[in-house]
Amino acid sequence: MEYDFKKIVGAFAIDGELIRCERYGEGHINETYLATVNESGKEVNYIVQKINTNLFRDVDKLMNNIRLVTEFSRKKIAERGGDPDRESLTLVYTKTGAAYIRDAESGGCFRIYKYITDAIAYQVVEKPEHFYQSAVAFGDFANLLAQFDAKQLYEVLPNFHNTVKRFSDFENSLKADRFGRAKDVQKEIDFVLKRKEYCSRIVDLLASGEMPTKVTHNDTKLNNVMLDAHTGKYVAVIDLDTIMPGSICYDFGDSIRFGCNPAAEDEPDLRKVNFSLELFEVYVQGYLGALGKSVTEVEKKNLAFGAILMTYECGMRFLADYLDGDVYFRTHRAGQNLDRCRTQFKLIEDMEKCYDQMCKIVEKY
Ligand code: ADP
Ligand code: GN1
Ligand code: MG
Repeated sequence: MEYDFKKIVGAFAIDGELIRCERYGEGHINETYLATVNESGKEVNYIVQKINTNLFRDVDKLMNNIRLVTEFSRKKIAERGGDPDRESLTLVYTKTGAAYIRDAESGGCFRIYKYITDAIAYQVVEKPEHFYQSAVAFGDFANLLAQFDAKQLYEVLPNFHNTVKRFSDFENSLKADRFGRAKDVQKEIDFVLKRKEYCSRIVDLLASGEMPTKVTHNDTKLNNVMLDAHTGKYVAVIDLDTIMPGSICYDFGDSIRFGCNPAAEDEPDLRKVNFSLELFEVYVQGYLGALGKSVTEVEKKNLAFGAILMTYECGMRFLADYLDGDVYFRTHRAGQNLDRCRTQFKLIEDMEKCYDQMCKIVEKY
C-alpha cells in the first residue's frame, strides 16, 4: 500500500518540500521509511515510521513513553556536553505539537524522527569492536535513565518478557495447531517443553523483589544501536517502542542472543550458527564497564542465565508464530520463522555446554 507521504510529512513541523520517501531498514515490527526533504536548497533526511498498530494498540500511550524517555535522555546528554540530536532519538512533533498523526486516508499512524547522520545499524557483528560498542551503548543508556522513574512508563506490551506467560502462549499455539504444522516440528517442540523450568527463575526474582525492576529497553539487538560510520564508536540507542520496567538480565540476554552468533538470525545452515564465548566476553566487559556500580549481586549472578533465557524465549516465540501461520514476525519466505527458531535452539545448546565458563567470565568483570 502506498501512502500519501507528501500529506503525512506535511503535517509535521518540517519546513520544506518532500523529494522522496522510500522503504528503509530491516525491522520486523514497524514500517520504516527514509524521507528526504528539500529545506531551502539543502537535502535533509528524516525517518518516517508507520507504527504497527496491530501490536501497539494504544498509540497515545506508546508515544507518550517515547516522548518522556527521549526528552529525559536529551536533557541528560546536553548536560554532559553531548549532541542530543545525534546521541538520542529525537521526535519531530506535528504542527499542532502531537507526537504522531493518524492518517485519515489509510488509518495508519505515522511518526517522524530526526535522521541520525553518518551512522550505521549493523545487522550482524562484523567486528568484535562493534559488539563492544553496542554493549557500552546499552550500558550507558541504562545509566542515562537510572534516575528516570519507571512508574511513569505505560507497559506497552504487558508480560513482554514474562517467560511463564510466553510458555503458556506457546502451549496454546501448539494445542490449536491451526495449520497442521506441529507434526513436522516435533523435535523443536520437545526442545521447548524439556526446558520449561527455565521460565520462572527471573520472573520469580522480580516478583519477590530480590532482583530490582529497572527501566529496560527490551529489544537490545545490535541493529538497534547506531554506530558512527567513520569511527565505529556508538552514537545512539534507537527503537524505543518496548521501553518498559524489567530486568537488566533481559536486556543483557537479548544482546547476547543476537550478537554472539556470527550468522544471521534466520540462517538455514545451522553449521554456520555458533555461540561465541569470545564475543560474550567482549560484551560483558563493555556492558559491566558502562554500568559501573549500579549492578547488584543478584543481577550479576543471573546475567549468563539471562542469555540462555532470552534465546529460549525468542526461539519459542518464533516456533509459536510458525505454528500460528506466521502472523507476528514479518517473513519474506516460507519456513523463515522455523529457521529463526532453529538458530536460537542451536545457540542454546552451545550456551548450555559452556554455561560455567560464561558465569566465570561475568565474575571476572
Ligand atoms: P523496528 O521496530 O521495526 O525494528 P527500528 O526503529 O529499529 O524499527 O528502525 C528500523 C531501522 O531504521 C534501524 O535498524 C535503522 O537502520 C533505521 N533507523 C531507525 N531510526 C533511525 C534514525 N533516527 N536515524 C537513522 N536511522 C534510523
Ligand atoms: C522484534 O523490532 P525488532 O525487529 O527489532 C521483536 C523482538 C524480537 C526480535 C527478533 C516488539 O524486534 O522482541 O526479539 O524481533 N519485537 C517485538 O528479531 O516483538
Ligand atoms: Mg529495530
